[in-house]
Amino acid sequence: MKSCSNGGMSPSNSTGKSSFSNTAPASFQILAGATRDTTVWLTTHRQADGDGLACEAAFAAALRSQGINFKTINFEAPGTKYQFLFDDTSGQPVPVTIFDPDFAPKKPDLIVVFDTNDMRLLEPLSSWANEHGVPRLIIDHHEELPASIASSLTETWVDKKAASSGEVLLSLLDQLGWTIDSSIATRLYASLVFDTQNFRFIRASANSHTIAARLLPLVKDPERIHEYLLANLTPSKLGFMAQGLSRMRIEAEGRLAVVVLERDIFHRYGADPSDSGDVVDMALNVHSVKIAMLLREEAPGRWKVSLRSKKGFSVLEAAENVFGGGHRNAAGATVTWESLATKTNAAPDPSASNLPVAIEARLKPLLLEEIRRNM
Ligand SMILES: [Mn+2]
Repeated sequence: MKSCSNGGMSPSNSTGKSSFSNTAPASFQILAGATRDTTVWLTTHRQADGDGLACEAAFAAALRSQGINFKTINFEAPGTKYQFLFDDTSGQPVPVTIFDPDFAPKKPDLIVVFDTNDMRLLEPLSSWANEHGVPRLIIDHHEELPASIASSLTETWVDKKAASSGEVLLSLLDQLGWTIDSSIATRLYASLVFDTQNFRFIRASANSHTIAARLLPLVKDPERIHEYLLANLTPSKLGFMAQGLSRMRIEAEGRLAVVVLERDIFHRYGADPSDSGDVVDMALNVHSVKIAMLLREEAPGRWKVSLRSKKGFSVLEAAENVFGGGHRNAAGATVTWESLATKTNAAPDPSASNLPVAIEARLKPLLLEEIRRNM
């Protein structure tokens, strides 16, 4: 169900068809009424993935076609496998700027946020936008975190049933009446390919395929998109995956997979943090495994938890237990000793000698309970 909410107020749902509520939201007015003086920033969550990045590049192309100024603002350079989205492989190149508040950037009229509603994943940009009174439009398909969108400056255009943010963005472009050209279609198609993992995770809906069929005639070299996003192994990455897989523990009668990866292993193989996603995804290719948990060291004392599950098993609640979020079948969190201790009724296990052990001790019972309940 698509809905557009005016920050803080409950979303107004329409049935089946996407539309904004009667009182047209400010962000929509800014886009529909944009002039040559209008500037829009595009951003997505930290450690951006193929969905958020493809949406940025697609919307940048759309803004360009409308003669609207744009700036793509990220928190790190796009991962190697995503660079094709921004170069001339996919259309006219789209430059990416790394956000730096010290640079005192001229404030935009609107910031469009893709593929997350968790404003913590946009820091320090979200604080900067609050200070400068910049409105934000969230285009997303995740469960909404009430705390993160409760700002009068934030509006949402969300479809929680969509399999990718690209699908949600397309519905907004249609609403705006903007033409979808090859440069836009190629990137939207990439968003679908990435988030559905080649049309495997389609949420039991024909929508992703219907949209793909609409986009395909305009897509530049679709097979290369598959190659960039899904067939991008290098010998060293294969070495990294071999290491990751050799550390995988399969527990609970084959139903739970656990992998713990320290930082040095990424260094050794020159691996991207995002490469670890492939290790945890691989675990779910084991028939008996229902849930996979990956713990990845981001920095000393800070670990990223990635949880994946098969249909019928939810990992969202476990992620929320450590202040994360996501979907039922893919969720995550960034965990420190402090965040682990914040839940008063569930202090870290004092016998845990290190953080990953403590995180595992917190999450494993929740995941095993979820498996038991749904077997
Ligand atoms: Mn997504």
